[in-house]
Amino acid sequence: MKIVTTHKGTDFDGFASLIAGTVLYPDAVPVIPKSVNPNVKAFLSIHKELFNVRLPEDIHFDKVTQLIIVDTNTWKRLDHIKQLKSRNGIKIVLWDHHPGGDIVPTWECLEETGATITLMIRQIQKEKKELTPILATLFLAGIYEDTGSLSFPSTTPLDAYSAAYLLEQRADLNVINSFLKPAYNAEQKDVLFEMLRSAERMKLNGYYISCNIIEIEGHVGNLSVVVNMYRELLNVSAAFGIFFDKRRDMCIVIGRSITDEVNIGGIIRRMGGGGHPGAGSVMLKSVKPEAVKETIVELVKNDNKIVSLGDLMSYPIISVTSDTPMKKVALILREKGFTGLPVVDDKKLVGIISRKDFQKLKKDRQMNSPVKAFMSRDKIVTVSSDRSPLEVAQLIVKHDIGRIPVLKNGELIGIITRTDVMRYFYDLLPE
Ligand SMILES: [Mn+2]
Repeated sequence: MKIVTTHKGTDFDGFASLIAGTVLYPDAVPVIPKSVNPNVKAFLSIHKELFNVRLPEDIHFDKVTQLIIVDTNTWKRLDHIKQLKSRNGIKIVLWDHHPGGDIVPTWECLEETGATITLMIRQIQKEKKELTPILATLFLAGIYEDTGSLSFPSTTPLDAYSAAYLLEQRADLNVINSFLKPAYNAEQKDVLFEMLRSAERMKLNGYYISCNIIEIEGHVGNLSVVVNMYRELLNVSAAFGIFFDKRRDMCIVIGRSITDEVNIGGIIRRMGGGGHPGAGSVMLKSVKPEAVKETIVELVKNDNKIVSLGDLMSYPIISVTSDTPMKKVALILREKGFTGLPVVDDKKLVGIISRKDFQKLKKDRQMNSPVKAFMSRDKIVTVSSDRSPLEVAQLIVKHDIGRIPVLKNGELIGIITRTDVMRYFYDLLPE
C-alpha cells in the first residue's frame, strides 16, 4: 500500500500538496493528520465528500510499502508516521520546499520555492494531468497561503507561473478569499468587546501601547486575530492581550506591534515564548495576570530597540576552519542538511564552501584535502549586523542564495537564512 501524508497543523499548502499527491500517485491513500489549521478545517467540512482522506488511526501501517511525504521533511511534524522510519525496504518519496530536515528519502523533489504545491503543479503539467476547477482552487489556495498571495520574499517565478496555470484551469478566487480569511465569529467578538470595554492606553518610550487582562474560559481560537483588531481599533503601536484562564491556572499572552521600536518577538522571548518583531505569543502556567502585565510594561520600557538581525539569526553558527578536510565538510553538510558553510579563520570569514563546490573534486583522495583548496573566496555576499531584515530579503532575492553570513566589525557573528527572513514576514503565532 502507498500512502501520502503531510505535516501536523496542516495548512492549505500541506493539504493541497496531499491531494496533489493523489493526482500524481493515483493509487496512494491520502492520510491527513488529526490536527489541521482552522481554515483547512472549514474547507474540509464543506468539501469532505470530494476528498477521501483518512486519519492515521485508519491505516494498517504494516501494509505500507511506500510513503509519500509532502510539505515537510521532518519526522516529528508527521502524525503517527515515525513508526515507518526504520522499516526495511520502505520507499520514501519527498516533495518539499523547506531546507534542512531529518527525513532521508529514496527520491526527492526539494526546491526552495514559496510553496510545495508549486513543485507538484509543475509535475502535474509535465504529466498532462487534468485538473478540475475545484482542485485548481484548492491548489491556488496553497500557493497563496504560503506566499502571502505571491507577495512574500520567498516567492519564486515558478510560484507565479503555477498560479497563472491554476487560474487558466479556472481556480475560483472568491472561494479562495472566503477560506483564507481568518476565522472570526461570536466567540472572538465577545472577547474583543470585553477588551474594548476595559481598554487603556499608555505612553511608553514615546509610543502608545495597550496591555489588557481578559478572563477566558477554556480554549478560544484565533485570539491573535482579536488582538490585532484591538490594536487597530485602539490605534496603538503595540497591543498585548493577557488571556487568563482561572480554571486551568494559565495565561496566554499575545502581542502585536506595527512599529520596529516595540519588538514583540524580543519581549515575548524574554518571557519564554516565541515570535517575530510584529507578533508573538507565550503560554504561562500559575502566574498572576497582573504580574504578567507589570513584566510586559517593564520589558517594553527597557527593550525598545530596532529589530536587529541578531533577533532573527540562526544559532548556533556552524562553520569550519580553512584546513578542515573536505570529507569532514561533506559530513557536516549532510548531517545538518545545509547547502553551504562559512569558512572562518580567527573569527574572520575567509570563504564559503557549498555542495556545488564538491563538483570541483576530481579524485576520491581529494576528500582529504583542506577546504581552502575548493571554497569560493570572491564575491561572497555578506551583510552587516546593523542592516534591516528587509535589506537581507532583498539580497536573498537578488543573489538567489539561501544563507547570508552576518558580520559585525568584520567578524562573523551569525548566519541569516531564507527561513529566518521568512519568519520575520510570516505570522508565527500558534493556533
Ligand atoms: Mn508549505
